[in-house]
Amino acid sequence: MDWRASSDAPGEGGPAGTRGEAAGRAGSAPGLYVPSTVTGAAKILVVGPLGVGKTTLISTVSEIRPLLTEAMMTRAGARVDTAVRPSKATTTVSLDFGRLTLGGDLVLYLFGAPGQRRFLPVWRELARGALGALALVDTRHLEASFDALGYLEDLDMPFSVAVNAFPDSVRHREEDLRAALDLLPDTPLGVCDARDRPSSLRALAVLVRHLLSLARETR
Ligand SMILES: Nc1nc2c(ncn2[C@@H]2O[C@H](COP(=O)(O)OP(=O)(O)O)[C@@H](O)[C@H]2O)c(=O)[nH]1
Ligand SMILES: [Mg+2]
Repeated sequence: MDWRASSDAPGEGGPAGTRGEAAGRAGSAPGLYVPSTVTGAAKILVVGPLGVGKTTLISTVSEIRPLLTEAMMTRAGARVDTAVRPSKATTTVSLDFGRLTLGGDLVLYLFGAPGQRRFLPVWRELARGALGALALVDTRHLEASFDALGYLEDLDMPFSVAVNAFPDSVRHREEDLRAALDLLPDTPLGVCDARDRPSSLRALAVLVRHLLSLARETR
């Protein structure tokens, strides 16, 4: 078949773009498209109580514009949720989503789970297919993290813990923190600043290394 015979002017009436052009666009817009070097993908949860920095961390690291579902806190929600965070005016109403390529070959799809206990059913759905979780902890309100860590254990989901450091955060010795959070000896524990990209990337890299070493053990 002579394709050109169907149109008087070459190119007129044809498709808007070719695969070659799309590939070119992918090359010229780093960040928007998944890099062609990527060979694996992993769904990762970012969990923790309200105000611990989940939305901040996902926004900090995501190479696409993150999907955020921040909404003004309702009066009913504020009464329940801001006992710990009186200054928090907005809250995540369903989930946050971001994407990050690590080491050029692994793409992480990051899902931030709402921290409030009443969202546990949402959590269970969100956890399907996730390889692991980064649990954020605020040492000013350690007990607020217990629920999230407990859910992860119930779901048998491997995780690492990152203390998101705030200016007035209490500094604990690692063994005290491990004991207070009841962590297994091989669960990674570190400190990050969710507003700082290199610091947040390191926290996610630690989690990925942990997941890889667990995968090697079970092989
Ligand atoms: N000082 C400081 N503030 C932070 C940090 N991470 C988050 N915040 C602030 O804490 C508030 C709550 O963070 P957010 O990401 O919304 O918490 P989420 O409820 O876990 O999603 C926001 O106003 C952030 O700007 C941090 O590492 N240091
Ligand atoms: Mg949030």
